[in-house]
Amino acid sequence: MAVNVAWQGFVRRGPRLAHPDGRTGVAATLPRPLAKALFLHLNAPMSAPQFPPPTDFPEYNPEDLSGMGVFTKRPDLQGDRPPGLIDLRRYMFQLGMSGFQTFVGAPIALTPADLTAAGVEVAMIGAGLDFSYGMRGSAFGPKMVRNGEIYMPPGYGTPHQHTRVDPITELVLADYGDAPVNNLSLYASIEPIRALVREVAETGAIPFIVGGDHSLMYPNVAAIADVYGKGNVGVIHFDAHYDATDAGLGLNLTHGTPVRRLIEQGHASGHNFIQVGTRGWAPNDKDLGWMRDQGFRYHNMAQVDKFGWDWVMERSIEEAGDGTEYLYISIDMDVFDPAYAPGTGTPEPNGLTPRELFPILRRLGAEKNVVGIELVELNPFADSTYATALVANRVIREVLTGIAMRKKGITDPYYFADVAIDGGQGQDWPQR
Ligand SMILES: [Mn+2]
Repeated sequence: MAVNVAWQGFVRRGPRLAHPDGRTGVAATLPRPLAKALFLHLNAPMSAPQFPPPTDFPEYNPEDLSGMGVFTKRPDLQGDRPPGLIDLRRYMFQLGMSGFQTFVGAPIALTPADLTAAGVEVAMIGAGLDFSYGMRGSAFGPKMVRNGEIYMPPGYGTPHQHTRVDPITELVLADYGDAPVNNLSLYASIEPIRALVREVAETGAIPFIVGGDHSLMYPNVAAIADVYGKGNVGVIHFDAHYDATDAGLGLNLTHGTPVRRLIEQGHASGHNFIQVGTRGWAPNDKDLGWMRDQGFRYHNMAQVDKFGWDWVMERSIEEAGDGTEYLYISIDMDVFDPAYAPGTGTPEPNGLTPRELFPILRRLGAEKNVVGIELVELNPFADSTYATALVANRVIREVLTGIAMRKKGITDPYYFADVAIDGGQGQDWPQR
């Protein structure tokens, strides 16, 4: 009865209530012994007794996933078809909203032989996985991005306005379809996703994974490390959240834990993990301590407030890939302020703007040896204004523009085409 009364009080008065002895939240509404029990329960080690194994389900065998078609490739995938890209356009000209929808209107590839035969440089992969956090919907992120392609299709002379570089014609791009996901099991999905990302990276193409929630960072980065070597790949991680906690509700892989698992298993090192844009109410002291012990370099919004975005950007670029030969870029859409990207599962106010993030994404592509990219946490069902789809599309194009600039030998920081800056009209601009 006492507990009931306490919980009713909590519901009625809300979680901001503070107990006179300093306790806040749920704990403040409970008698001290109960509050202590709750605290101990929430902080219990993961080795605490679990539910017994499901002995009432003898047909369930978590070791044998072979019968599941979601992970089995079609045996006739290549068939008699010569390897190479498949262009799905029937007509010479069609706008972005028509035809089969692919990432940036790219032709498709189904096998590694296709990628190799065409010399694909960036292969885009959808990964529709959204059950490592309570809010479902980001499984439809890849569809959102493909369908959000409203601009001109490839090959019609539409360069990035400020650099005059057209990544869609400059690079050999492919839509590699979607990663295999068992929508009833995150754990069962991890290794098959990792295998597909690895299969792309092994051809020398850059995998560009569109999610899906951020638990994907674990199989994605592990796959890149499989190919380029453990510890050889630095990660620059744009996110409102640090994603490096130890467990969520007793599970060691959620969209809040991939960073911890990657570092624990040696796929990446803390020193070469650069976080940009973090804010809000985490990490707790314990996790922050762990991050500092690992040598994390983090650039949160407090730094942006204190030192300004230009300093944070320069510093982050300098650190990205410092000491590693290769760089992986992880972009969580919630790094943007929700004003610009509301369509995400865990929005957090006071974020970065497109005007701040687009240049750094482009510069990383131009100045660094990028071997993998992910764009995650896009939720079309929370994107009532369509703004998130537009921003996501631009994120992809900015990174690709940077990679295309690098291919053309343009690596100057803050590069803009002369003609884009003053139009040759003779204005007296400041020297920068
Ligand atoms: Mn994240």
